[in-house]
Amino acid sequence: MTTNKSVLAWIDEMKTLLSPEKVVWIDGSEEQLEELRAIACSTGELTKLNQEELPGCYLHRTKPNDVARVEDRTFICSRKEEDAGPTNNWKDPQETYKMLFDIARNSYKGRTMYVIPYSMGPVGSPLAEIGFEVTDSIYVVLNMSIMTRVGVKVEEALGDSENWIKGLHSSCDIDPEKRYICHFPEDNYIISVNSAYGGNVLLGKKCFALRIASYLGKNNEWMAEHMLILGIENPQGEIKYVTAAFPSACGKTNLAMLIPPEGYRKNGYKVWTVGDDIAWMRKGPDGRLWAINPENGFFGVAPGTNEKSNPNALASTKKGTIFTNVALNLDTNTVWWEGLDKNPPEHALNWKGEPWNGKTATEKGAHPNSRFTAPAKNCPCISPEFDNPSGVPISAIIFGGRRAQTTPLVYQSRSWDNGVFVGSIMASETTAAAAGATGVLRRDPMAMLPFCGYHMGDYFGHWCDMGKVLGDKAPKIFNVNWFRVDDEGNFIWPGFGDNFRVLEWIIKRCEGKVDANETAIGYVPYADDINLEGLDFSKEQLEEILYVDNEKWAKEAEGITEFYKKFGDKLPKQLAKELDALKERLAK
Ligand code: GTP
Ligand code: SPV
Ligand code: MN
Repeated sequence: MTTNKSVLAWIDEMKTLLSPEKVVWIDGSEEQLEELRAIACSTGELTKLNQEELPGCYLHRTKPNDVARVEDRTFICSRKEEDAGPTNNWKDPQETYKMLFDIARNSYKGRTMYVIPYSMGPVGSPLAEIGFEVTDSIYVVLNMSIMTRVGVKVEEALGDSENWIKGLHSSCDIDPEKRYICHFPEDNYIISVNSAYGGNVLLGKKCFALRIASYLGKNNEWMAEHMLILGIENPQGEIKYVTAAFPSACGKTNLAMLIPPEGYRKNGYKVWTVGDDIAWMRKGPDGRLWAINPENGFFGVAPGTNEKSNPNALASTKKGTIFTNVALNLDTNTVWWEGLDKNPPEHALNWKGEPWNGKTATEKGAHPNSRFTAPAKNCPCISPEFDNPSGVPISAIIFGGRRAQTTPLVYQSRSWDNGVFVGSIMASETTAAAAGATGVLRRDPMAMLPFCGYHMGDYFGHWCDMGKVLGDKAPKIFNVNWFRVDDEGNFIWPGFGDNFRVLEWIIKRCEGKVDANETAIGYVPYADDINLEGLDFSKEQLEEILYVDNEKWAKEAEGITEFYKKFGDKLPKQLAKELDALKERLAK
């Protein structure tokens, strides 16, 4: 337990508010975690899985009304409404504290209050930040212990500093009508009530590492982004790092752990995973942009993960992993989800815990947003730089989303500001990662629509400013789309490991080693410059998904104009200019 006065004072406040029966400080030891796992198994909160096949692995089921982030119940409680901006829900901070404290008051009665000291980023790294989360859920403690660095070492790193983030989580009654995920960026405070699922309650993740951190970053010349980080090693052993921002359930974990096609592997190419969801980036001493992954594990989408699509993710889940809302095979006491293999279990329980026969069922066994929480160190391709407190230098930033049409497989922006424009106009079809309809096309700038902790117009401005800070050392900016479909609705591009072919082109562009076709939207590859060796994919098909249809893009530009109106005079002039320039090029 810490002697930090500011922490102790807040914990006292929390005790008074929540009335727990007892308080347990999470120390980061395996013994303590093991005790908690045993308690959770005895109450049914966790199911211990087959320990021979899946050592240290457990299954958890959430309430069926609590299976994803809830964007309409997520609020930025800045003092001034306009500081939350047009894309966030806002509530008045004083009224909201009162409302939330009323909801949470005495809610730990007869329960234990767990205090989790955690570090986002390697403990003691100059790029890391510290938080304390109080929770009444062992599931949250165990997940946070995988996803972040926790315990005494974090308290030691903090010392008596007051520079830390408060996080109050209370499961309450998991009442969806009283569910609130609230952020107070000016107070470094997060409060989450009436949920026990993922991004709503693992407060280090989306709440802190993106919403609060994006605000901190804006004020301190750094960036908190919804981005994977990966290293590409060439046959000479040189490694180039890139980050990529795709919206939730649009392929970050898959790209981060990609295995290059056989031909590349034979030649000595390799991909190293630094992060699969969040990147914190700032200018390094050499003037380049450096990134760390603030997390320590993967909270990955289970469905679709298999030996072929993402063997590294699958391998990561073989020990010390918590599965949430997947199916349970009763014959083997192991887990199953759609897309794991073609052999669904006959004797099983579905994600709701109901008897389920995978051979005859019409309903899904696993929830579409079912997840695994796996330690990063399990990943066979985890980067040797994963724990490097300085992070890794970034050569390219990639944006991307699910676009059935219009957006080509890959293109490069014309400049930093044009790249910011490309990120700001991202649109993607919604997925099961958030409650609400799926498959609906929406603007999701930089994949940060649900995660930006302040006015999105100011956020665009911050991106433009970072370009000035980095100057000619700024990473090059690209956009990708793995999700173009044909007339029957099938994905045209094979994706997954074959996305390496696109990464190769991106790196070559960064090194100035390949020419490109200048289109109205940016630089697109010549079909001959994407290596299709070993792939059953024709040059004609490739040309189809590289094609930039100016008529479709003219429509797109109208949509962007409409979208940009939201930001009023907060829209950076650079971006308004970029839009005008795009329209001009399209009209030619
Ligand atoms: P979050 O954890 O929600 O932020 O998601 P993510 O961006 O990490 O997405 P993830 O890699 O888990 O992929 C989500 C879904 O997209 C899975 O069902 C994948 O099978 C699918 N997917 C990923 N990459 C590709 C690809 O290259 N092509 C196609 N067609 N599908 C893909
Ligand atoms: C996402 O939705 O982008 C996730 C999962 O990574 S969650 O932690 O629930 O936000
Ligand atoms: Mn995510």
